[in-house]
Formats: sequence, structure tokens, C-alpha cells
Amino acid sequence: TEVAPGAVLIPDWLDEQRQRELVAACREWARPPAGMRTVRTPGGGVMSAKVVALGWHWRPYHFSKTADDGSPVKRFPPELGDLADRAITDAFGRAPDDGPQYDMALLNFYDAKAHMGMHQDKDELSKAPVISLSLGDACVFRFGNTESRSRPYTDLELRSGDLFVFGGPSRLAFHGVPRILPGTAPRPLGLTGRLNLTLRATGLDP
Ligand code: MD5
Ligand code: FE
Repeated sequence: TEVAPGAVLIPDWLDEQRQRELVAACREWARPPAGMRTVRTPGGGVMSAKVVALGWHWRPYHFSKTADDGSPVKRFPPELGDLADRAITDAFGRAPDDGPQYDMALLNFYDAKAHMGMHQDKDELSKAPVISLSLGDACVFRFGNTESRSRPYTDLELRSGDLFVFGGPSRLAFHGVPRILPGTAPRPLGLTGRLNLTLRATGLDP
């Protein structure tokens, strides 16, 4: 369903088997070196969600190829590039536009208390849609407008297996995760908390 122009939500896009495989992969990606970390924001705050980046090491307003521990950032797995192409095709009914390839993933880990404040994703040079995959506990996702972090916005629930693609005018909408709904993860996943995997095209040179 198109939630707003360019913003397409496909509930249950990943079947249980694919969810389990992705959760297992996320656990590997979270391991050091270049594993899960705490992100400090430019304003001096600390994000409550923990982050792993693949392909490029991300900090607000900054991409590099070296992680905070000095080791090279883990590569962007080619299978995530294929997954991105399938996501775009399913969301918009046609293959991705020519342009920069999907070359980085940001993985956010939320425990029961974590949240993410309203923000825009403006660090990428490319206008390619951002692809979001949810795993584990459901959350309240706040989808806002392009003008400010305040109303009008729409709150919706994102659940394990859901695909959300943000393209067109929605690419620069303010958005956030006000809260996690603890204990809502599908039991077979064996996961407490929520994982969100986003796939992005940075538009940077490799
Ligand atoms: C999350 N992550 O659930 C969200 C899902 C992040 C982040 O926000 O920056 O890691 S990605 C949601 C997103 C991306 C790009 C545009 C819009 C939403 N949007 O216009 O609403 O952990
Ligand atoms: Fe974001």
C-alpha cells in the first residue's frame, strides 16, 4: 500500500524462513571487528538504538571505510544488493532506475526501551529510495512531513517481515520510532527487541 507519495509498505514481505536467515546474518554482522556500536549525535547526545554499518561506516554527516575500532568496515554483501532490487521491483512495479547501486546497509538494534527521534536521512548523495526491513518486535513508526519534525504525521505499526520503501518525495520526510512493542516478535525468531535493516545507495565512489 502507498502510505504517501513514494512511500510503499508491503506487510509480511519476508516469510519466516527469510526472517530467520536475516536475523542470523545480522548476528554475524554485529560481531567485532567493526561490529555493533553506540552512535554519538553531533548535538552531544547518544542514540539508544545500537548500529552496525556495512559497506560504509556511518556517523551523522559522515561516511568512511574505517570503523571506530580502526578495522575496515564489513563489506556490503552482494545478496543485499539483490534483495534491494527485488524490494524496489515489488514496491514500485518496475526495476530500479539506473543510477548508483545499493552499496550500504545500516542495521539498527532496538531493545524494549530504545527509540529514534524524528530526523531526515540526508547523509546519502543519491536520491535512490531507502529500503527498510523490520525483524523481531514490532514498533510504532512515525512517518512525518518534509517541513518539520512536528505534526502532521502518521503513526503506524511495523512488524517483523514488513518491507517499507521510501522513495520520491517521501525520501526526505521526517520520521522516527517513538516506541518498541516488547514481546511481539514471532516466537520462532528467538529474538528479543527489534532489528531494522535499511539498504541505501550512498552515491559515493567505492
Ligand atoms: C528504523 N531507521 O526503523 C528506521 C527505518 C534510520 C531509520 O530511520 O535512519 O536508520 S528507515 C525509515 C526511513 C528512511 C528514509 C526515509 C524515511 C524513513 N521516511 O521518509 O520516512 O530503524
Ligand atoms: Fe532514518
